[in-house]
Amino acid sequence: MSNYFQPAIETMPAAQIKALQNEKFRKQMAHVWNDCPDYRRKMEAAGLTLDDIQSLDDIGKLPFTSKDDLREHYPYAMLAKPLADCVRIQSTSGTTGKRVIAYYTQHDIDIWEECCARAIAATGGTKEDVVQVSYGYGLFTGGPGLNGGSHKLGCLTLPMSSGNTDRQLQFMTDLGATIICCTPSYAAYLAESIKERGLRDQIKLKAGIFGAEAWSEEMRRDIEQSLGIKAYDIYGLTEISGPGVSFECEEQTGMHINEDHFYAEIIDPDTGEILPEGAEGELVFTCLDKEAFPVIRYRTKDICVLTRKTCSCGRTFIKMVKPRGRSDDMLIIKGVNVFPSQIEAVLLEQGYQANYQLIVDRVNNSDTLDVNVEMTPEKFTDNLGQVSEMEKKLVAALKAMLGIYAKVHLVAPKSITRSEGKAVRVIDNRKI
Ligand code: DLL
Repeated sequence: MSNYFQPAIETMPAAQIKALQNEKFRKQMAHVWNDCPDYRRKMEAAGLTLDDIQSLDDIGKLPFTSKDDLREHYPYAMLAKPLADCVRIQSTSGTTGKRVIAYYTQHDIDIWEECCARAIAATGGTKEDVVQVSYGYGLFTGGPGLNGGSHKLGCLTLPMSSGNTDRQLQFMTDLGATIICCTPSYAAYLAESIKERGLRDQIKLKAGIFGAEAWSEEMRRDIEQSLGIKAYDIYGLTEISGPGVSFECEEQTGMHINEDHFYAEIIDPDTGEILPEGAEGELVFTCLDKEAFPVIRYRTKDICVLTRKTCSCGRTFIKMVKPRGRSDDMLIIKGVNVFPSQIEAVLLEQGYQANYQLIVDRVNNSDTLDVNVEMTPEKFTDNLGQVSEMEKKLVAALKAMLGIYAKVHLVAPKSITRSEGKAVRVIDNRKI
């Protein structure tokens, strides 16, 4: 049997979940209508009153919320509680524009941390575990979220934050960390550092909880093998709460969405139409019971699929498959849609590691894609003929996957900067 944090909720029959969601949704819409003037104005502009929204069957009538909506009303957009009732803010990084600030009441923090506790429990975590939290702490939600979840579960929590790899490895070995939480790219870097320092038999890790960025199944296998652990995916976003919006169980076939708190839809990103279960599209979330920042129909830009197939873990929450990437990460190269995660999958399949960089440019009105890939120490050679053969093999494999030509440059091991948080893999020099 699986290990749960809140079994009665996590295994609730689907019909009961639906009823619970409807009850919370009605209350939430009244709260938003009464306490969130920006969203009420949007509803009124769409010709809606509160009476038009009786249940989740009516959700399609409601306007979407986008990152731009939240940015436009910085810093208090969607704030639906007096500041005196809020106890925390977290914030997006603002790399693609103005920051979004998310507000939390104590109730909102509690439900968020419970979601993270469910995620840790789903890896087999109990109060006997030592959880090393190596996501960044501060405005980023990764560190605080998993930290809170680990406390709720009663684990010994190591609040490491990101970076300082020597110190990470010292605590990991000295205190016998059993569960590590960080981005998959940092996990790969930790694995590399453990191998170099010959520490593999001094680590006690059994599981890792990796998210905050898209990562491939091939990367999962690599990390699992090099660290000797089971690697679990976790998903979330600041606007909806942080990590733990969904999490993976031992089946590792997608992440269960915490449906008692978040209602998920998949829409056609071009038309906004709601798509049926199983169709690929943009993920949209509605917060069902958050008080301070109750975002309604938030367009995540994450492209994925929902499925309600029975899961062997016993959880009944709907699953989202690994997001392929964000619609705004998708590169359109010579008219072809390319997700960096597809390139990563090819590189790992061919025996390389996830140390790569994609450089996109436009030369004489034609798009170019250059892929810099590190040779692994095992593959490293200074025989130019061999390097050229290896590059040709990768060019062919990428062509087969993407349908376009990418120029491959094999570079020396360790020459691509490692990431301690979310990896930046794409440099798009096109000025369009
Ligand atoms: O990345 C929250 C988080 C922290 C999730 C730690 C998991 C672990 P933001 O910085 O607001 O929040 O970024 C949210 O990151 O819309 C996705 O595009 C991406 N993302 C998050 N988790 C995953 C994942 C945190 N498991 C954005 N797979 C989201 C793919 C992910 N993409």
